[in-house]
Amino acid sequence: MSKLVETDISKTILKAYHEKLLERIVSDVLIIGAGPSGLTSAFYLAQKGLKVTLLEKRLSPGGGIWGGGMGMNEIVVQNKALPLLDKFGIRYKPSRGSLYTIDAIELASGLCLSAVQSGVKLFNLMTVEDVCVHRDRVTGVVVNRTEIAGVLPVDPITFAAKAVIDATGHEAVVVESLRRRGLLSNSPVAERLGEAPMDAPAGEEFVVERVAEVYPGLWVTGMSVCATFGGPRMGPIFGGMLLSGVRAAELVSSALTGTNERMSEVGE
Ligand code: 48F
Repeated sequence: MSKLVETDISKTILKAYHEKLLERIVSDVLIIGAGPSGLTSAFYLAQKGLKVTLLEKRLSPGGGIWGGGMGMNEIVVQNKALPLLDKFGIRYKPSRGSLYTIDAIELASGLCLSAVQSGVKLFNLMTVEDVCVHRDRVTGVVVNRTEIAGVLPVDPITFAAKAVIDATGHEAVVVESLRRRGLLSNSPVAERLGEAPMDAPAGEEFVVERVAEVYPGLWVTGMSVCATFGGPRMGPIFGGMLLSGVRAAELVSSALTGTNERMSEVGE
């Protein structure tokens, strides 16, 4: 058996990581934020054969899933989301009326595993701090290491893609980086609307129906939709987040491939 050399371990990590990083500096689709909506979009777009890269500022992907409602790690979805959960192989239990529960750990880890196994490359500890705009189109994002961004005066690097999806949740970070420059001034979202008060049924519809391209090359999904367009918050129900991710994948896929097809049985 060959001797274990510590520096070989370091070299192995450096080589594997930098090969992965170099290969993903340019992608078809960049998704910012690995919460339920971003992970779902990533999975569906990768299944269409697109090169999808997901950037997440935290150590662990999964966004708000892990904590459920008020730290109680059971996730609630409505029956509309069940076909999607079946596609991911995630188990659920019937509860009151049309509601079902899922173990939060199974949902977060199941979405992550499916996304990565479908070809998505997920980079954690990456904070998107700005956007690239060329000739009035979003062409990528400006990224720093989470532990550097906003803390040390170190220049970031850039990732490019044909399409960028803002899935950063309540903050809508990428949309905000355009708005604060006045680049959305000719659009209905020129003012920061922010989320409207809680209305779960209305919010769950809004977050799917209002998925859109907010600026050439930039789409929004998940809570970023509500933050961008002033939609109601819905609290700890997650069906809409998953369905919003599918809707974003449908719109981006049809923009990039010219095909216009439903990606799941969702909502039928
Ligand atoms: O917040 P998050 O889970 O967004 P979502 O997919 O789902 C919302 C629900 O979790 C919940 C809800 C359900 O009713 O309302 O809140 O819309 O995931 C957003 C992810 O984006 C990451 C963040 O760490 C989280 O994992 N993120 C935020 N800002 C950045 C970022 C950034 N600047 N760069 C990279 N990742």
